[in-house]
Amino acid sequence: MIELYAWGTPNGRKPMILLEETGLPYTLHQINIGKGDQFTPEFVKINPNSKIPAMIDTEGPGGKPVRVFESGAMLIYLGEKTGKFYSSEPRARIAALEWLMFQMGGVGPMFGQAHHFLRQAPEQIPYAQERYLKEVRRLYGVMNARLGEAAYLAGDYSIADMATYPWVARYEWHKVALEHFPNVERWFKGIGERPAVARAMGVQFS
Ligand SMILES: N[C@@H](CCC(=O)N[C@@H](CS)C(=O)NCC(=O)O)C(=O)O
Repeated sequence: MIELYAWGTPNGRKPMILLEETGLPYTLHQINIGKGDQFTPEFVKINPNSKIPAMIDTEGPGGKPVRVFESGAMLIYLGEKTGKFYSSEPRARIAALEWLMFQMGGVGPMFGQAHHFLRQAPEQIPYAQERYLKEVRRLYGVMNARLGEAAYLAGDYSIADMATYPWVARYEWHKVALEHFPNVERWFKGIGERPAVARAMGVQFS
């Protein structure tokens, strides 16, 4: 059984999408990051970095429990465990890792900073807003070019798409008109029509 600790943010939805896609049973523990649940001693044992998502697989390697934090590590772990959406074929695996790391090091942090300076910062700082919006648009350009040559980021539908989709789902937050990136728009609509994705994105947090 997978014990998943998450909240309804893009990073939190990533493992939910994979779990729904694979059908692996899981229990969702809501960690309300607005109330500071991520700083409790119990949660810090699961993620020493005090961020969601994190998980415990009660049947980890050797049949013993293992904790996994960092959403990218969780997707890789679950992809390897299930043998789904993370190919063992070397070239396909490299592509999945490339686009997963592109999300982890680019899309997530840059979109997140754009959201912060546009929506949460106590003062409006045009320099910071424009810096991150420019990077967001550049990253959309990279994705649009890639999705012009492949159906999905890594070729086939994979953990790289699952990591990226919940961030693109906040396109209005970072002021992107998807019609300006038609390949991303096609990809986004197609993934959104997958029942597993709709289930994961529809989970309510309270
Ligand atoms: N690199 C981490 C980032 C996780 C992350 O930033 N999580 C946010 C929510 S999306 C969080 O827990 N924020 C609470 C906080 O910073 O106190 C991952 O991908 O797992």
